[in-house]
Amino acid sequence: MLVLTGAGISADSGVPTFRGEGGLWRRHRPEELATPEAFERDPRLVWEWYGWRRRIVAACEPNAAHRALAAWQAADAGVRIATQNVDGLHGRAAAESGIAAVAAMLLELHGSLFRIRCLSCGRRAEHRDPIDAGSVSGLPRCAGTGGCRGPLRPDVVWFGESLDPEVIETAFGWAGAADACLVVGTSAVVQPAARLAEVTREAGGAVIEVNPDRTPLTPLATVSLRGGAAAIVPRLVASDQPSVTSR
Ligand code: BJW
Ligand code: ZN
Repeated sequence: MLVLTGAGISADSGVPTFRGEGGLWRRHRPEELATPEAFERDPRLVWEWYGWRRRIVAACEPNAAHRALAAWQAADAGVRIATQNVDGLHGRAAAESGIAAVAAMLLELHGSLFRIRCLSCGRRAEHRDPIDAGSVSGLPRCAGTGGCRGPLRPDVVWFGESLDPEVIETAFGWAGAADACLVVGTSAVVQPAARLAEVTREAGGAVIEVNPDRTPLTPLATVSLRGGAAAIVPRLVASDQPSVTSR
């Protein structure tokens, strides 16, 4: 089972989605914020946006959908998650479920809000400190042991950037081998992530969609379940694994 998730799975935790009502991009166009060119043009604005999102996510908790999926993974090693989300909520739910080797079962296709990458030396690291985006001089720089003082950027995948080749290759492997792809809370407009469900379908697997609205994947879906993830996913998981109870 491959579970492909998007911003909608975290909506019930209070994390804003990107598109649609109340979406993160209603006030800014994506190319103003989520591109390397935007960062080059105005790193302060981009960091301000990421700092704001980090504060929101840090105050949120995994919801019943994240927890049910983590419990399912703890009970069945054949359940893999590929998430487009950068909020870390799947990882937190997995940790709560006591899953040790989470990296082998969870791929963060678009990176993480809480990791940084140095533009000069390429160093990647966890980074949870508050962001001072009041001025360019206050923006985070490569520090710590061996830090080169180069400018840091969020370790996320922006438009026009390639996903980590190892990550996307693994995800396509999972998609091709899956009996089913459970697609939860994504508008399925961003490639190559949306293509994962098509790969499962082309290989003869089922596609099950959980979303309050239709998406471009709806015509392909074997089953579409209309509603919120936190309400539907725990019931779906419980029907496959009666022993898995969600909190
Ligand atoms: C609920 C709910 C509830 C609400 N319960 N559900 C064709 C082929 C290949 C590539 C392209 C192509 N055409 C164009 C491209 C390029 C581009 C792309 O896909 N553009 C499209 C928009 C057209 N792709 C790329 O650039 C990618 N790179 C790439 O392809 O590299 C090769 C290349 C290089 C050079 C040139 C061309 C190609 C990279 C894409 C990276 C996307 N990055 C972002 C930002 C990440 C960092 C950050 O978070 O700040 O990732 S964009 C943004 O969209 C974010 C998300 O992960 C991603 C997907 O959004 P998602 O999760 O679907 O959220 P929403 O808001 O759109 O939808 C929420 C859904 O939830 C809705 O359906 C609601 O109904 C639902 N919902 N409440 C369940 N309670
Ligand atoms: Zn550096």
